Amino acid sequence: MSAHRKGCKNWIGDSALLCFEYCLYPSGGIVLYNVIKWIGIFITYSMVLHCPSTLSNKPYPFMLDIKPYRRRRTRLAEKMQHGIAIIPTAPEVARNADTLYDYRHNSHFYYLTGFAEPEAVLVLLAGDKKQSILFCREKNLEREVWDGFRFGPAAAKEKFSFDAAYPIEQLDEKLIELMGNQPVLFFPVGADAVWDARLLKLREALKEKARGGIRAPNKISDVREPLNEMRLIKDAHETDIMRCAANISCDAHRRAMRVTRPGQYEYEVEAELLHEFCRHGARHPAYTSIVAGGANACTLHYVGNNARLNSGELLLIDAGCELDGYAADITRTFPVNGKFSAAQKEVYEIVLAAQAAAIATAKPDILWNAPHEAALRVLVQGFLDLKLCQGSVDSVIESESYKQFYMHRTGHWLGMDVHDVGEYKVKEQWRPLQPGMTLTVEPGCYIRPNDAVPRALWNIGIRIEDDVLITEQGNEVLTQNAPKTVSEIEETMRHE
Ligand SMILES: [Mn+2]
Repeated sequence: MSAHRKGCKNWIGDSALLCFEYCLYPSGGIVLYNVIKWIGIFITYSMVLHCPSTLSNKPYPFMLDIKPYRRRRTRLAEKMQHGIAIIPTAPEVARNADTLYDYRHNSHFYYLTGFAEPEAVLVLLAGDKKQSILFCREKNLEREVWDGFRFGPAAAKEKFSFDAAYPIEQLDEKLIELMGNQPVLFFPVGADAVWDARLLKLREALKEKARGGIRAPNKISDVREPLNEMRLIKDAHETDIMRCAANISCDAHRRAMRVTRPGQYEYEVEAELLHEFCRHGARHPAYTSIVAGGANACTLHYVGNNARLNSGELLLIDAGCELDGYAADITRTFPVNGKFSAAQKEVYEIVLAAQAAAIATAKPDILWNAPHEAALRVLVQGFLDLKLCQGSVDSVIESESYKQFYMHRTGHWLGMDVHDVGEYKVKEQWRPLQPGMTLTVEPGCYIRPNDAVPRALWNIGIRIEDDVLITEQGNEVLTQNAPKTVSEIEETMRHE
């Protein structure tokens, strides 16, 4: 039981008893005492049973649906055609001494199982006798007293709809059985040297049984090839969660705009982001939040987050939460004192227009690179207007002289991983966008001090990033609730 649920039990139970003892019936009366006590207990347990989650990272009821995970296992087995796939989750990682980093499952494993415990492996059999089998930690009431609930194979099999489940200790022994006579061994080849060695050793052990008529898989294939393609196109279950993660992250950016004042430190604003994520059940950011005031915004992956925020400077925040394994990724840039200067506004409007141009092109059948090219043309025209670059739009793009001020690309796939899986090119060509793909659109402009550049523009670093889902009709901006135009931002920041 989670701490939260324990909390709600104690609160109700204690209040019921206190009401009775101190207000309603101060002089005793065992019958009435018991009646009220049992009503209290009944209310308490109804609330506990209706708490939406039995899992640690699933605060919203629709996320509890396990059917999508089973469907994905079936689809992967169909794509494999035949053979056995072995997909381990991530190991626990020590932070220091006997303290671990907060546990994060492997994305591929979670995509196919919805199972968030460490020390677990999924085994899939394709072909005529399809099976999905989980290996996980056994129930251990003594360990659970210290480390919390674990499902154990029997409950995990039921709850997550596997065909079979076994204790993780039996993995090697069962794998030798399961691998027998399978033509292909699928696993994330090369992702983890320890697993590579372990599985190849098992295959060798199986080869020694050849005289008994059992054949070892003679082909090895990287299971990530079919999996990455599946994960690239999000299903409805995924887009529901991503929409939720996006909305929580929008709330966090809005909150950051509301609370920021000159004289604060970057980490104080970071704390507000984390608070907003966590209070909605998204306990972790999807990546380390970038909270970059003034010149720090020109360092693309600045994560120091410990400088003072000064009036007259901009604050760039690139932050998004992870909810039930899915990332949001939003960047907003706003003035520390709540009002854009003329120079800041000029650059901001260029980046905003570039982003609008990119989002407008993001629709089915358009090539991956098209939003980047659309954003780049607007940015370069802006750089010419600001006298940052010289020449024509085409010549600046040709010579790449814009890269001094815009050195990254305009987006990436987004999903379980913030830079999500999926190829950007197919057969040497940029791939066409398809409904269900989710990408970020994030143009920017970063002007470091340079005598060739007007001084009013020095240390302006701006990026504007939204999460875009490609739909049949065009696209849906998942992160549209985060204030973005100059007037929306100044309105949000107006202090009473
Ligand atoms: Mn991004």
